[in-house]
Amino acid sequence: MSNRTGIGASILRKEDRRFLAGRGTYVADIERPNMAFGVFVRSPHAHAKIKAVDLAGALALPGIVAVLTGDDLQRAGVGGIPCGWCVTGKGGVPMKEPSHPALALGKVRHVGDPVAFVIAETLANARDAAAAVVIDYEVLPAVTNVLGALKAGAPAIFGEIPDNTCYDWDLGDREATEAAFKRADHVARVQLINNRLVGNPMEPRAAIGEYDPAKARYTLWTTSQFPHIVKLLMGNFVLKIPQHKLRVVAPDVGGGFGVKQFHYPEEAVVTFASAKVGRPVKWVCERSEGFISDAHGRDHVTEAELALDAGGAFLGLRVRTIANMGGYLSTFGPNIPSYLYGPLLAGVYTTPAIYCEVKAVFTNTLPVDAYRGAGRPEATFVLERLVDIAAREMNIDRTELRRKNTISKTAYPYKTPVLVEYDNGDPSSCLERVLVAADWNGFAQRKADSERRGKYRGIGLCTFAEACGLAPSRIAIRLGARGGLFESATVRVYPTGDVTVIMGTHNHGQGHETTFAQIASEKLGISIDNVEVVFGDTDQVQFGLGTYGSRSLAVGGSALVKAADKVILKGRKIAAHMLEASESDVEFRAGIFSVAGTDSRKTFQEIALAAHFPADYPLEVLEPGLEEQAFYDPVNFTFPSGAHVAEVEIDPETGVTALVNYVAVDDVGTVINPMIVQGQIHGGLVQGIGQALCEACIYDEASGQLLSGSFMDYCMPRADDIPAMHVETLSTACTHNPLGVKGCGELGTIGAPATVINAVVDALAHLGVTHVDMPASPSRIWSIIHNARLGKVPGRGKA
Ligand code: MCN
Repeated sequence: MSNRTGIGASILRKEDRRFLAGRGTYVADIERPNMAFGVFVRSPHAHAKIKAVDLAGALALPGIVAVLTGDDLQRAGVGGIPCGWCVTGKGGVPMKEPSHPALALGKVRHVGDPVAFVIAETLANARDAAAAVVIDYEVLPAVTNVLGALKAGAPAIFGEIPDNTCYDWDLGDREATEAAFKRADHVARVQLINNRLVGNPMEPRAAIGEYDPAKARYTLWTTSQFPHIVKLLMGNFVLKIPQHKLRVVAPDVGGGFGVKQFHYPEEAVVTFASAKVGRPVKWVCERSEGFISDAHGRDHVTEAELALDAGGAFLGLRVRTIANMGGYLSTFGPNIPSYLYGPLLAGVYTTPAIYCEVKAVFTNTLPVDAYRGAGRPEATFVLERLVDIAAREMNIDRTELRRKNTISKTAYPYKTPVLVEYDNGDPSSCLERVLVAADWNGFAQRKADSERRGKYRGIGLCTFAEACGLAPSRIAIRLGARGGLFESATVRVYPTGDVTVIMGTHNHGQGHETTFAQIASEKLGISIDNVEVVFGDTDQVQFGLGTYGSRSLAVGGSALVKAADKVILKGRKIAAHMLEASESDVEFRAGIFSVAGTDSRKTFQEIALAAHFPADYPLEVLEPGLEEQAFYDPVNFTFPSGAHVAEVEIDPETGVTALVNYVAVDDVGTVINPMIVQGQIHGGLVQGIGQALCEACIYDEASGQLLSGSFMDYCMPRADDIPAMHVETLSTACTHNPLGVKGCGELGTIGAPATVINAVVDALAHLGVTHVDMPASPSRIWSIIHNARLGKVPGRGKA
């Protein structure tokens, strides 16, 4: 760190001043002149034909402005919501990509599917009118789980896709893997379910559309993690608005967790509606509406096997997963259980042969898409459950089995059998450090103490690799991405030397206004107080692909470094001229341009001033002004890794699992702000612990109704469920980005589920339990213990 606000400084978050004072600007806070209010009429059925829509009652109510249906959109030429990634399955068969109308056309495919949009003078008027819309449905049989959807005779979600299969995809070397299993001395097996989750960011989604007839220009304010992609998808494919006639603004956004990463139908409908009724139109999602309209996460059914030799060396891994896509394809849905899942199955191990098959299946449920971690927690869960099962079956210590198979630090760069090459890492150090920090060796003593109090105590371990900052563009496009993976940044220097940094990424809780300012502060040698970070407005930001996959620092931060380097380069030219020196003799360090070996110098501020007042300036070779833009296309993912330990204590009488200790050691490369990294890892851990212990999105199989459709039934973890956690970081610098950074935003969700469940299984192992599905809710754990006490097979229990 060269200054106290630069890289490595644990400074407080700049943005928190406005958040803590209640001065953030969220979409729901925005009022536009003459604004009308919209409410969606949503399907109460999981699967039904729309026989008739009667709007007469709604249109007769006070304050009504208009009601739109799918037919209205279709007549106006509005297109379907596009998918951003086309996965090609086995034998080169492209995935099935059925149409996704913004308002249902002829049929509804999940509870919550939007059928009509009611616009009225006030929200109360709109609610009343929405209740007066009468829709005649012919209810059809529904299927919500993937196994049911694949059965012969299952209801077809789309008539043209009778087997409900979106794609049947594979990755890895099938023959080599089969050969490995033939040679194996031991095969560990697991069947598991990765539970479906609802994101539930603190701020529900919201959108305001506004049409300016004078300029024939649209503005959409939306709670989005990537406004430019919404602009491109909605403008180009759905509403066919020329890009220069559409502005998308995602102002302060109160958490996204992946869920606000997609282009949603509601965004297109409010934008369309604003032109139709000639007024701005606002929609704010209710919390309960969010449960049935935000894309969900996870939802896998998996069978997996790990082949080992007699000494415990991993020989091969075989994984078969069925992934729920829901009733339509969400923007990145198809990519999550394929390219963000299969390539992570190597973990931090040297397994030489891996083969993974994934079937993506349509069901009568909400679309499933990225949720913090997106594919990587699912892969880690499969692998780390198998490793624990193998250790127990082969009577090898869990830590020893992992040690034996971990990629050694000297083996990097390491090419896995599943598509990716890890540039570097040091998973062994993460493992050794976490065992010490968690006092692994002292566990027996603590277990004995718990037993004296009538409790079952377990300890769990997980080591994992993560892949952040999707890359590179050219390979991703070959694998089905419908766009690049680069990021952009602009550094605008004012005559005073103050700086605005304009980022294509989006900050919705990750602290970018602080960490990107720290990078600019470090690079330009100015105080963080002289830097402002701007993002989220397509009229202000050049272009950007937004925030997802823990990419903002590794990709966006690299673009920022490039742009700052260009500013410095130009500054050196100006300084060379002013100091009458050769450019090659001008050095820049800590905010000072100086001529090597002399005391001739100019401050960053003096150069900024000179750039804007080119009185004595070779204009024929140097343009005035000091603003530079850069685009950075990453050559590879960054690969953080980690080792986590959890300790749980189970009350056998109630089945309640208390998490009593959690220790994480994560390698995130260079750290920009240690406090923010700790916070990011903490937040992710709580989400991962929530998945492991309490969260479950459950549909009624007979009716397709969402049973866990509110916080009364969907159990989010609370502060008192979580012990004080201990998080350490390790810094093995990434080799291919200029800061040496790796992502950290999703590490917690990736490591925690497997770590916690491994601890729960450890606590119950004496009862013959080998696997526990998530969430390890009190009812599930109680029934497992109860069955075991009755001498029955422990079973899987219900959430
Ligand atoms: N950072 C750092 N040093 C590192 C790595 C990161 O100082 N070596 C800092 C970064 O500069 C940034 C923050 O940590 O301020 C997270 O950076 P990064 O890992 O690049 O992740 P992103 O900023 O791209 O955030 C995305 C990631 C994802 S995918 C989800 S989902 C997520 C998350 O981060 N959703 C969040 N964290 C969240 N945090 C909050 N509060 N709200 C969400 O919705």
